[in-house]
Amino acid sequence: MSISENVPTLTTVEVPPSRHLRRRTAAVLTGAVSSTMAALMVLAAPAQAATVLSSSFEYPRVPGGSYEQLDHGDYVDGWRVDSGTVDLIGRNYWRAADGRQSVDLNGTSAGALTRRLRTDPRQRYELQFSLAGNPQGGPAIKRVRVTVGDVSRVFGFDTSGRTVNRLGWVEHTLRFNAHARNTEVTFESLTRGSYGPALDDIQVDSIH
Ligand SMILES: [Ca+2]
Repeated sequence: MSISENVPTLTTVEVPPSRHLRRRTAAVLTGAVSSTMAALMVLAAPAQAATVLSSSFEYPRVPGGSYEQLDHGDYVDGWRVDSGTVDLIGRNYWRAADGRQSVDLNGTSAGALTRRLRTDPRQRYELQFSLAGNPQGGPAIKRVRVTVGDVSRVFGFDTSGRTVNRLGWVEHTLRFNAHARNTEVTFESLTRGSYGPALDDIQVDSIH
């Protein structure tokens, strides 16, 4: 697969670390947003959005400064390792996008995480997540295929110049329509080796 295929540009706003407010609230409250923009965002915000998934890989706790490899068939925070291996990254190894822990989608090989959501058929949803990459080894560009319902998209992250102290998390959004009472979400690393895409702070909300 060519690297240019469906890889979005990397100009998305960088997410500040240790963020606790949910994104929409934070966006509206920030002083950097003009009052007009804030008003538009309030108007655009769904009045009855319901969160159907919020996952930050905080449990099980991994000893600080280390990580734990998860193998095919293992579960973490409700996600199943569908293929390959995944590393659950503990606090003080690198800074998570949210909370203390995150995952590297490559353990010793490209891994995939899948979970099933309870969804309302014909309802529209928005998936949000934070993406970075393990800067400790190549390739520089980490790629992940995100599949949810009938939507699939490849996201890239360039780790050039990044360190474990400055991972540079980027927030992404993907919208989808549910067609059944269950919808599967999958994050699949497309990067070879032991240094893969880093993932954290996944949320799914219903939207109107
Ligand atoms: Ca986390």
